[in-house]
Amino acid sequence: MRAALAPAPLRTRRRVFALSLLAAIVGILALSGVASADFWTPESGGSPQAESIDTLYKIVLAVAAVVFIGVEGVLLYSLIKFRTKPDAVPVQIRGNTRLEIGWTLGAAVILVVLAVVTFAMLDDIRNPPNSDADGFPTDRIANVQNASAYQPRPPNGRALNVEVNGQRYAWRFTYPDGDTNTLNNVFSYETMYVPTKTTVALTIRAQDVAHSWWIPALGGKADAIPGHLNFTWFKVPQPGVFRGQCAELCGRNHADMTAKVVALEPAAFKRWLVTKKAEIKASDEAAGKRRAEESEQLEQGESPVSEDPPKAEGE
Ligand SMILES: [Cu+2]
Repeated sequence: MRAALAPAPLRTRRRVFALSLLAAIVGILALSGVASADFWTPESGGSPQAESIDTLYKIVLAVAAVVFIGVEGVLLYSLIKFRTKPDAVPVQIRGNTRLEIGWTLGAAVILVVLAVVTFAMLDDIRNPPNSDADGFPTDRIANVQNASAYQPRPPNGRALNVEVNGQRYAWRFTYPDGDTNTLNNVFSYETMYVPTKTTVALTIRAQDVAHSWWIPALGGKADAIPGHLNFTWFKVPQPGVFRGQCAELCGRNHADMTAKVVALEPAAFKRWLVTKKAEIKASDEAAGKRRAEESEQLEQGESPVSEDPPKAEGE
């Protein structure tokens, strides 16, 4: 047996094992402390699927940390323990079948475990739950364009549908009200107001170039692609503000393309919806009145648009 692979004395092996274990525990504790600050791991705390993504990430990170510390520990130990003087001829080793089978099987088992855990959690990440009983009353997602097989739906099919439209360099949010007239729907820019305890189903599109909808605490990214519909969802348990950013370089003002989701109690959300609808109706009516006045002026031969800048008084 060559010196390098000769079994180390029992005491040394125990010491190595204890040291590796200690290093692994310290490493995991150190990482988990920082992880709670969302530095090493995905942001979460807004919606259940973001929690699942975060948990999955932490499981993989912990396994990877143990493997990393184990491998690096053995490497460092071997480098120091078996170091030899310059010019010495190293011991020639021709493999160790048991060791090789061991680490191949070990790696395979780790991969299988991670795959099983991932697939078990994927369901919660992809598929939205029902709204809570005290959430905002919602309809079935019935809009023709949304009746896509790709839209993840809650088991009872009911969700608040919000259409997200990416455009250089802003997000527009439309709240379909169920009737066929899409021109009278409530809409807002930059800030999406949503009710808490309610499943919100997003239909995502872009009207110019590719953008990407991303509010980290509410889940993963969803591409906004011209001519293509994409879907995602979230459900916020508590009132709060969640910030995000277009995650696809879309032009020179891409960095300004921020997004904000404000979650309100269902009653407060209803008040917002009613107020917003009244505001939009009032400004529509004011615009209609202005158009009527302008066409009247045109008929009387006056130009409704003054071509000269207004003159200062006394001129
Ligand atoms: Cu963008």
